[in-house]
Amino acid sequence: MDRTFLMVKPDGVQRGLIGRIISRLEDKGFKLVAGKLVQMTQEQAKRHYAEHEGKPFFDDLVRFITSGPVFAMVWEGDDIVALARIVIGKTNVKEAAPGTIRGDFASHTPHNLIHGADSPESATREAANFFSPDELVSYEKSIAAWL
Ligand code: RTP
Ligand code: MG
Repeated sequence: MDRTFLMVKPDGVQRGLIGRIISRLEDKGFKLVAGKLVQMTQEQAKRHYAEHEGKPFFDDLVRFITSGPVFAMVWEGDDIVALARIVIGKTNVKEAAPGTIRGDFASHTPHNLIHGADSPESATREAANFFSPDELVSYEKSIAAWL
């Protein structure tokens, strides 16, 4: 089973979309293994977006991601790194298809509601920037036992 790091960005938290975003990920069949509300520090934000350091939008990105709390999560599922990015939709809101989180809820490109790790290696590195290993909860998820 694979894991990915996902994060509702400050715009998603401010707009009250945490619940609906989590629902979409649950609807897809992914399993939540960790989640918490975090006010990121400058250092934590720069570590998170280290791959973008030096790009023209880097300072704005750090300012945006630290502008309010984020909801950091780790999710589990087969091929989840790639699949979650399909559920999330394209970075540019003009390219994000209807039915995706960004396609349905985001209307301004830098403010695209949710972050998704772009590789299994990024997922591991990004999760460690928010969670200690004991905060990732392993459990069986069986619907049948509750019906
Ligand atoms: P994310 O990392 O947040 O999941 O988004 P992504 O992979 O779809 O996009 P990425 O290229 O990693 O860019 C990270 C975030 O930076 C903002 N951005 N602004 N002004 C710009 O040209 C620009 N380009 C990217 C977006 O918020 C993007 O999600
Ligand atoms: Mg990215």
